[in-house]
Amino acid sequence: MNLYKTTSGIYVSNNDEFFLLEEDWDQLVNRDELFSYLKDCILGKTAIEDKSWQNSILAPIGNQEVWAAGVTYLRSRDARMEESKNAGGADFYSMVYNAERPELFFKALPHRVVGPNKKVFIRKDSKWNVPEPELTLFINSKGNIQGYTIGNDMSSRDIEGENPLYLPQAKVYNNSAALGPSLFVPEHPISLETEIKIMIRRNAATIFENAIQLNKMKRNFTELVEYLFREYDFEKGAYLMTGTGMIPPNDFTLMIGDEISITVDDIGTLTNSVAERSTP
Ligand code: DO4
Ligand code: MG
Repeated sequence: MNLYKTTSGIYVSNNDEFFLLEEDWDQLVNRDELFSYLKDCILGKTAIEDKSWQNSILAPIGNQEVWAAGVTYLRSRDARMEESKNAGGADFYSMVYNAERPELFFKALPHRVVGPNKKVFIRKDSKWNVPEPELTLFINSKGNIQGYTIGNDMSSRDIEGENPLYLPQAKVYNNSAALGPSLFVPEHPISLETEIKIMIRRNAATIFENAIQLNKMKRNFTELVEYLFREYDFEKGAYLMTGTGMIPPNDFTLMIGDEISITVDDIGTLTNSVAERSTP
């Protein structure tokens, strides 16, 4: 089942049928056994024929913080080692890839997250920017993974490469986090054979395309969640981006107007165009 947050309410889809739910987002997503709860909710309900709500889909988020895991795929380790080698940071990335404790960092407050078809930003003080397509977990307040969405962890590679301590500036700025289009709530955990795909278009031409299966990740979701919840409460639940396995080649940087599309079959496609912050 998929949950969609829209300007006209919350919709749930099941086998190509859509139902409107009269619920508060934070309460809904924190229900115990969310899949079964949703199934009961739509039992005997009439499906909605009008599909106009599909034009106003928002990020699937209420009051959840967004966190991210890093260096969970070999490609991410290698790219970080390369970008930080002159700063002596390479060892840190190799060590965190192999360490028991994962890298977890804060990514965004909910009101800063952008949804589908909204603009993600690149920093004006960076010359090397990339999207990071990441399967993103929804974890309820009890620490149980209840759903999945697509995340884009926009990153400035030259800033994080200059010094690993600059990571928060490379990662956390206006419109640096995108989520959507749906929250996929399956009966069973997502298959690790699931692919995450990215396509970047510039002037109507595809300039980068890639795909990777979730089973290429070095860590498992449960261990990431266990560390995240160890000494931190999430009353409304949390989102956790699980790291990128795809990074464009070193001579690639995003430009204003580029269109980024990230697809996971069960979740949908998250498309955002690239812009920069206008000076206030
Ligand atoms: O350590 C730097 C960030 C890593 C990251 O965001 C990723 O691997 O996805
Ligand atoms: Mg990332």
